[in-house]
Amino acid sequence: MNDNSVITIERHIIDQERQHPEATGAFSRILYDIALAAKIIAREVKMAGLIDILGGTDRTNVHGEQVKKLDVWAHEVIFKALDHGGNLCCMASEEAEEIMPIPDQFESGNYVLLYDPLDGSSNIDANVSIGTIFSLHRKITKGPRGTIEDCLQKGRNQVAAGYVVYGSSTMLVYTTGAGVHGFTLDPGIGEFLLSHPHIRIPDPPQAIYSINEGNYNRWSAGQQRLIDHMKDIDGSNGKAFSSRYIGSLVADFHRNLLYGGIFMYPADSKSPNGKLRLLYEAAPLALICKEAGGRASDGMRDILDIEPEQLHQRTPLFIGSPGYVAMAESFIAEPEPAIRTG
Ligand code: FDP
Repeated sequence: MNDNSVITIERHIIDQERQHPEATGAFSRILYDIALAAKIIAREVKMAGLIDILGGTDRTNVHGEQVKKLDVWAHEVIFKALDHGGNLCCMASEEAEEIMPIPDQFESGNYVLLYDPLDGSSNIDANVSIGTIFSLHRKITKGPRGTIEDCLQKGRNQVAAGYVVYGSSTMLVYTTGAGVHGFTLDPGIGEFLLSHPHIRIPDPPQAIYSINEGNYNRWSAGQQRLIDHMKDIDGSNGKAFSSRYIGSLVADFHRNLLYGGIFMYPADSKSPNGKLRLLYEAAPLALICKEAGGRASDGMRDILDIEPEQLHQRTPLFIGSPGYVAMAESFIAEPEPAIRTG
C-alpha cells in the first residue's frame, strides 16, 4: 500500500470483501451501516454539552419534547440504521432486556448484531471518552427469523467485531479476522479514513495496568496479590507498573491496545461475576485483542471460549498484552491463604 493513499472505511470494506469471492455483500453492508450510525452518534456526542440531551429520560428539552438519555438514543440510532437492510435476522443491545426482532415489514438476513450503544456512559457529563462496541455472528438457526440461540454464541464464532471511541477524535476500530484496522473520522468530509492499519499490541508492552482499585478490599486474595506485585509492593517485580484508569472500557482498552498493558475488571464480593457484559463488551473486545496479538481471559478461561447462557451475562475480564494476562491468571489460580483461627 502506498503510504500516502487516502482509504475510506467503505473502500477498505470493499477491498476486504474482494478477498472473499463467495461473499454476497451483506456483511460489507452491515459494516457500512455501523459506520454510518457511528458518525451520527459522534455528531451528537460532540454536541452533548451544547444541547439539552443529558440527564434522565423524564426531562424535556427546550421544545417541550421528551428528552432521551444519550445511551438510549444511541441504542435506537443503531437499531434504525440496521433494521431495514435485509442483512440481519435480529439484534441484541445492552440497553434492551430481550432480543430485538427485525420488524415484520423488512426482510430478515443471515447475521446477528449485538451491541453496546454507549459504553462508559457515566462519563458523558464530564466530557470523558466513551464508546460503542459491536459484535457480529452468523445466524445458526434454521427458521426465517432470528432467535435467542442465534445471539447466545461463543465469542470464537464472531465473524466481525469492533468499537468506536468518541474521544479527542472519533475512531472506529474493527476486525473481520484479517487483522485489526483503525479509522479516524475526518469531521470536515464526514468520512472515516484509515489511520491505523494492521494494529498490533506492542511487544514488549508498556507496563500499564487499568483497574478500579477502589474495589481492593472486595477482591480475592489472589487478585490483591496481583496488584501488589504490579506495584512491586511484594518486591518481586523489580519495577512498578504505571496505573491508568479512565473508567470507560473502550477508552481504557484502546489505550492499552496501542501502548500495551492490561485492563482488569475482576470478580469481587459485591459482583461475584464481575461487572462487564460477556456478549456486548468482553467477547467483541476479546476478538479484537486476539487479532492484534493479545489475549482476554475471565481469570481461568479464554473469553472467546465461554458459552453464553444469558443475553446480559456478566464476566470478570482480564484483557491486553498476553504476558500480563497470563500473569493475572497465575495469581488468580493461587490457592487462597488459609484463614487463621487464633
Ligand atoms: P459505565 O458504568 O460508565 O457504563 O460497562 C460499563 C462501564 O462503564 C465500563 O465502560 C467501565 O470500564 C466500567 O463500567 C467502570 O466501572 P467502575 O465505575 O466500577 O470502575
